[in-house]
Formats: sequence, C-alpha cells, structure tokens
Amino acid sequence: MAASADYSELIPNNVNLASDRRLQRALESWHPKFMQWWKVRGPEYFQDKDIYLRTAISVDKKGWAHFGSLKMPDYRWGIFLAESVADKTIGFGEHRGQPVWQDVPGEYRAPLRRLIVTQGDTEPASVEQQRLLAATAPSLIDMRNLFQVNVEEGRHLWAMVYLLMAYFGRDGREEAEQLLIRQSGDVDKPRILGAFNEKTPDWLAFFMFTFFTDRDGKYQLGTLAESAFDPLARSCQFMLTEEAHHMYVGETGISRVVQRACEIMLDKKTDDVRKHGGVDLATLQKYINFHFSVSEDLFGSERSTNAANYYTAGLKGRYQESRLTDDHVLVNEAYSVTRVESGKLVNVEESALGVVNERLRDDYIADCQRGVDRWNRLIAERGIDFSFTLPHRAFHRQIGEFADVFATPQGQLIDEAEWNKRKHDWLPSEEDQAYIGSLMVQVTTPGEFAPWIAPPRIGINDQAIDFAYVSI
Ligand code: BYC
Ligand code: FE
Ligand code: FE
Repeated sequence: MAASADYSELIPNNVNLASDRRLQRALESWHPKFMQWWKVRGPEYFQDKDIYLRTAISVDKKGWAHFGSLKMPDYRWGIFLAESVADKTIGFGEHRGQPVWQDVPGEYRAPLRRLIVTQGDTEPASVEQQRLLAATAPSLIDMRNLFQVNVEEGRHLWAMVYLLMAYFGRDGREEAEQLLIRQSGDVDKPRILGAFNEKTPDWLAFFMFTFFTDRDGKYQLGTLAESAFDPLARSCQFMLTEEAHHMYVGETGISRVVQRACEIMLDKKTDDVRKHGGVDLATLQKYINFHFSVSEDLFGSERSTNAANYYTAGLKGRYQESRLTDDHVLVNEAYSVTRVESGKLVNVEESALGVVNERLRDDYIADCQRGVDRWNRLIAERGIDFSFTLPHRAFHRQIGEFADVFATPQGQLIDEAEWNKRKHDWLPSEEDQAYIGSLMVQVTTPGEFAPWIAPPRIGINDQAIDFAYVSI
C-alpha cells in the first residue's frame, strides 16, 4: 500500500481519522503488515473469489450491515465506536459518578493496555485457528458464514489496534505489531489465552467454537463496554453488534447437526447414526464438554486480585452493570462460589469484589444453558429420549480453583488414574475426531449440503438458501 493512500477513505470510520495525521501515519505502517498477515495466516482458500459479505460502513441501523459481493482482501476493515452518550458517568468502582474518561489516566495505562492487548490477541488468533476450514465447508452458505466471521474478527483486531495507536503512543504501536507476530498454537510465541491455541480442525469444532468461545467474547466485551475509558467502552459496544452473528452461526450450526442426527435415528430406526454418515448425539456431547470447559477457563481465576483491581479502578465492569441493583462498589457485598476444600466441592460466600470473574462465568454458563435447552427441545420435539447437559464447572479445567483436581462431568472428584481411564468417555478421543474428520467434505453446489448437516431454515439477508454466497 502506497504511503499516499487516503486512509480516511480506505478505512471507513467514525473516529475522524481524516484529521488525525499522527494516527494515519501509524496505521499506514501497520496496514501493509496486517494485509501480509491476512494473506499468510488468514483464510487459505477463496481469497480471489467474490463472497457475499456484510460490511460495517457506519454505526447506524442502515450502515452497520451493508451487504454485497466482494473479495476478502477488498473488505473494508473499518474503525467504529458506538455513538457517544452526552454527560456519561462512570458506573462502578471508586470513581463511580465521575465523568467517563476520553483519555487514559497515567495510573491506569499499564492495566488498560493489558486488557486491550488480551482482547485484541484473541481476534487474529481465531482467524488463524479457522484458516483451513473452507477446504471442508459443508455448503456455500456455511463457507460464507465462516468468511464473515473471519473478516469481522479481523475488524475487531482493527478496533483494538486503533485504541493502542490512538492512546498508547509508541508502546501501543509495538503492541499492535506483536498482535500480528504471536501465532495460535505456536510453541515459542503462542496466543495469550489457552482456548486460542487449540485447534479448530473440523466444522463441528468451528460451530462449537462460535457457540462457546465467541460467547466468552460476548461477556468479556460486555464488561469492557462498561469501562470508564470511553473509547474502549464504545469500541466494544459496537463489536457486540457483530458478535451476535458469530454465536448465531454456532448455535444454528449445532442445531442443524442435531436435526440431521435425529432424522437418521427416526428414518433408519436406529441409534447408530454413524453407520449412516451422521454425527451421533453422544459425540456431540463430548464436543460440548470440551469446548465449554476450555471456554470457561477464559474467565480467569474465580478469586482474582487482577479482576478486583480492574473493577475498583473502573476499567472492567460486570455484564450489564447498570441493570444490577447493588452498590456497584462490591466491598461489602457477598457472592457464593464453589471451592475445593479437603478434597470436596463446597459452596462458600466470598467478597463479591474478589470473585467478579466467577460472577461473569456464572452469567456465561446460564447463557450457554439457554442454548443447550434449545437443542434439547429439538430432540424432544422429535420424540427422541436424549438430552445434552453442560458439564460441571470443575470438569476439565486448566485455570483457577479446579485446575489441580480431576472431576467427572457430574462434578464428582476422582483421582488421576480414574480420569485417564475414563476421559474419553467424556472428551473426544482420537477416534471420535478421526470419524468427524472423515465426514468433512467440501460441497460447493449452491443449495446442496454435506450429508451430516441439515440445511438452514433461512438464508443470509433474505437471500435464498441456494444463492451463490461464494462465486466459484
Ligand atoms: N489462558 O486473576 P486471573 C473473544 C492468566 S474472547 C491463559 O486468574 P484475570 C473472541 C491471566 O492473564 C474474549 N492465561 O485472571 C472469541 C493472568 O496472567 P498474569 C477475550 C490465563 O486477569 C472468539 C493470570 O492468569 N477478551 O473476544 O482476572 C473469537 C492470573 O489471572 C487465562 C478478554 O479476555 C487463560 N484462559 O482475567 C474471537 C478480555 N486466564 O497477569 C474473539 C480481556 C487467566 O499473571 N482480558 N490467565 O500474567 C481479561 O479481562 C483478563 O485478562 C482475563 C483473565 C479475563 C482473560
Ligand atoms: Fe471478535
Ligand atoms: Fe466473534
């Protein structure tokens, strides 16, 4: 990209980029590196094909979901903040009631940078994890959805890079470069958070990821959307509008796999769904167990001084803070959490301030449960006696209170030997993964679907299901 490119034209934005020469210069040097990253670590296939994509060109109702066919490298990664609210005040912590900050207070520079970098790191990580999936897309509409998620995660990276460059000077520019250098699953320079170094090898994993892991995004973005640092709050608020589609892709994706499994069970009068090329419900349950537990880890330790300090400082709130009816300081509030005590799980009251991570995880679990209930309804409506359950929060955890114990999905503590004996009753085994892998075939005829998944009920943006969402 030539240095003379008009960045305010190239990058749709509502941050007055045209008038900020310093920021433009910073973006001019980062943009070609981003494009290089996209080329090498973004979607491996179909970069030269027209994809029916939604692009945000402004934040109002008309502009944020603008549909058209374009090639992914021509997607306009914009920088948008949700509309500002006049006289907005800080909603929680020790600065509650004071005006929100339009700049970064010196004393909070380091923790804010850390939060923004951690958030920013997840976005390109997910694109890296998903980069080979188009090769096995079960239909054109699914392939399009994958690419939609990918370009928007790219835009979320831009959103965080904008904050780093506009508010954190040289440190911010260095962090922006590192965001393109760390790599999902890399031994030397891995992504920051655990789940973002896992593989997303097949479409079942992709749907689970967008259901469970993008939903962590919903809750983390929700807490940052409460931040006293207003540009961060408004960035995250706008990102949430895009996030809804990612979770929709996951939820409907799994629904369609469930639906197909049920059809096979009813048509063939058998529980042996695999014999007829479907995904059996027991394997789906194992995938749920894996992706749910790995995503739970993303909320950090239940007792966290980091989180308490973020909260007190006003950097990171609770989900929908303003709807909660307590003192929004939490020093004298209690909250019940599960702990391991002498080899047993017990519920104890803790200081609410010390356990804000756990509270957020509780909100997240309740939201996941609502999705699981909808899948269960699909199964029950078809008269099949089976239901999915979310595993206990102590199951298969790497972070926090339960990192050192072994627990069954029902929450019974067991020893390591028993865990090793039984873990593949609960988590996908190599054989399960190989089976799922064997189902993955690319389908590129408009309106046709791989046999392991039912068609969606509706198309994208009122287009027909057999619309050519990717022009091949
Ligand atoms: N893996 O007090 P602790 C999304 C570290 S997803 C590795 O327990 P804290 C998206 C932690 O960093 C949303 N390390 O936790 C979804 C800390 O390290 P240091 C992403 C972990 O700090 C799909 C130490 O353990 N956004 O947008 O309260 C596709 C002790 O920390 C993990 C955010 O996460 C882990 N799982 O909370 C695309 C929001 N968990 O400081 C995108 C920003 C903890 O001792 N991040 N550690 O070196 C945060 O708010 C916090 O960093 C966390 C951790 C909630 C992640
Ligand atoms: Fe994102
Ligand atoms: Fe997302």
